[in-house]
Amino acid sequence: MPCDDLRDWIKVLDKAGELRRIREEVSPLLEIAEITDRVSKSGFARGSKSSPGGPALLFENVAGYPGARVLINQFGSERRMKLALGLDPGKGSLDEIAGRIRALMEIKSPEGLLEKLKMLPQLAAIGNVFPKTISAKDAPCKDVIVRDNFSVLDFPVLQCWPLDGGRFITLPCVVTRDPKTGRRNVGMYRMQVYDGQTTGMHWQRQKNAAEHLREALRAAVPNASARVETMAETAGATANLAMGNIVGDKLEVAVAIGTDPATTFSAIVPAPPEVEEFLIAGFLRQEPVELVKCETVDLEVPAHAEIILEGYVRLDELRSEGPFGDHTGFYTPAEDYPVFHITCITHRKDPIYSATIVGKPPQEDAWMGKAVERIFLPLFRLTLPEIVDINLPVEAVFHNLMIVSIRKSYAGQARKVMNGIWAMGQAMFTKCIIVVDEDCDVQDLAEVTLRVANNIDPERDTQFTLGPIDSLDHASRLPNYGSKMGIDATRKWAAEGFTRPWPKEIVMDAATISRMDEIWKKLNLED
Ligand SMILES: Cc1cc2nc3c(=O)[nH]c(=O)nc-3n(C[C@H](O)[C@H](O)[C@H](O)COP(=O)(O)O)c2cc1C
Ligand SMILES: [Mn+2]
Repeated sequence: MPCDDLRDWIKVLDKAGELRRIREEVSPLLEIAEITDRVSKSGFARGSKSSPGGPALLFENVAGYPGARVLINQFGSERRMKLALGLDPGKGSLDEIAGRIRALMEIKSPEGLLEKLKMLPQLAAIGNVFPKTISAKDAPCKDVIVRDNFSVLDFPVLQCWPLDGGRFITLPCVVTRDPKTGRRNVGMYRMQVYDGQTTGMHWQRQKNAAEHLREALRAAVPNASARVETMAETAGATANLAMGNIVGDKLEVAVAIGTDPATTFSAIVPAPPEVEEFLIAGFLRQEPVELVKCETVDLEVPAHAEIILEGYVRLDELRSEGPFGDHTGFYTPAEDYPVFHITCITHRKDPIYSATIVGKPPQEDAWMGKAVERIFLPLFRLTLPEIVDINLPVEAVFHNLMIVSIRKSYAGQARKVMNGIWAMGQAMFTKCIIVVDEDCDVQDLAEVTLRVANNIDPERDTQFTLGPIDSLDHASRLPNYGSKMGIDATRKWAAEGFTRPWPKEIVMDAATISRMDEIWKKLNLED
């Protein structure tokens, strides 16, 4: 049974022994972050007895917020990530979800009646995917509706690091609608609290919500597309205050904090803009997400969320956002981003505030990223069928390094794969791609290092290109634009101009191995 809401999820975590309650009084300013950082890094040291990632933490005594609770590190281990996606943490594997996606993609238009009947279960499963809108009286997120005198600082929003620009909402599901197509999007974009009624809206320029804002701007300023494109250079957004005629125009935004885990996770999934994240959440849960209409904006939000912020982003306004201690392990400097104005706050009784922190890896987001890696593999293969496996090492913070193994069948294929990856959605941000042959296990970094270092002629096998760069990258020649590198570490073929003989790899013969296996115990060489 999928979790209906955050409270259900907390019960599941508790029952699985994956939750710790903290009753000691601690501050939402830095103290919760320091505790969480230590816990999420525990269990990684060689010989450590605790499991990597530590438990989820429920803070029940937050200084300055009597009665408030803060949930953090809810996704911070492989086991919890599986539980979040409805898998059996003992037996289940994230590849199961990949398998379900693969099956879905194999659905073809059925021929005969028998074929059609065979597809019924799959079609029924798809039926479950679409969100359902329920009435406000059945929606727990409307327990309390505050239209006046509200403040987002009534919730224990965290300050994560000492040099952060302020307090940040770090785990929000941000809902917008494409003004042109009407399609909804849910993205996780951090929000810096400026005051009780205004926050930053840190959607980076290549993200879906930033495009919604640009669409709104194009609609507000007819025939201004060239200017819009230039303005798009500012923070995924807009706002040239000189353009007087757009003053007052806005894009409606709603934010859900504290949703069921599948919905929260769906907000980080790098889905194409055609695919609404509520569908992904429904697919993962195998049960529809229940939505409810907002009070002051024309948007729907998860009905069981703990907290809903309704409001808008103006088309003519940017404000300095940051600095923020980011998941790269460095502070992202302040930069201009759109501003979110809150028009109404609704919440459950005694809302539970849900958050995460990012910083030097490994932290909670590492496990979310790994889940995305596993789930996206079949989708990658749809475009690049030669891909066998991929690994985005946690220390390379997702966009800095992707190791890919391929079944190589023709000359130049490794470079074709690199170009394919750089052309695919958010994989465009990948700064380095290493391509190896299929017999190299990309999850084994020792094996990868041995292969790559041995197999390359660096000048010949390195491919450079230019393109969009992750906004968080601090080394590129320009913000958001710079170079990327691919290393072709596959065995080179004569067809690629390599005519020297390729040496054999060293392996012991099977007969000797089995003979030594037999006498191994007697040799007493292991403690
Ligand atoms: C904890 C966390 C925080 C994130 N913060 C941001 C952010 O501030 N800005 C941003 O553009 N992406 C952020 N992301 C990544 C986006 O959520 C991700 O790219 C997502 O696919 C965006 O949704 P979209 O494709 O619908 O735009 C964050 C991801 C995680 C896990
Ligand atoms: Mn999206």
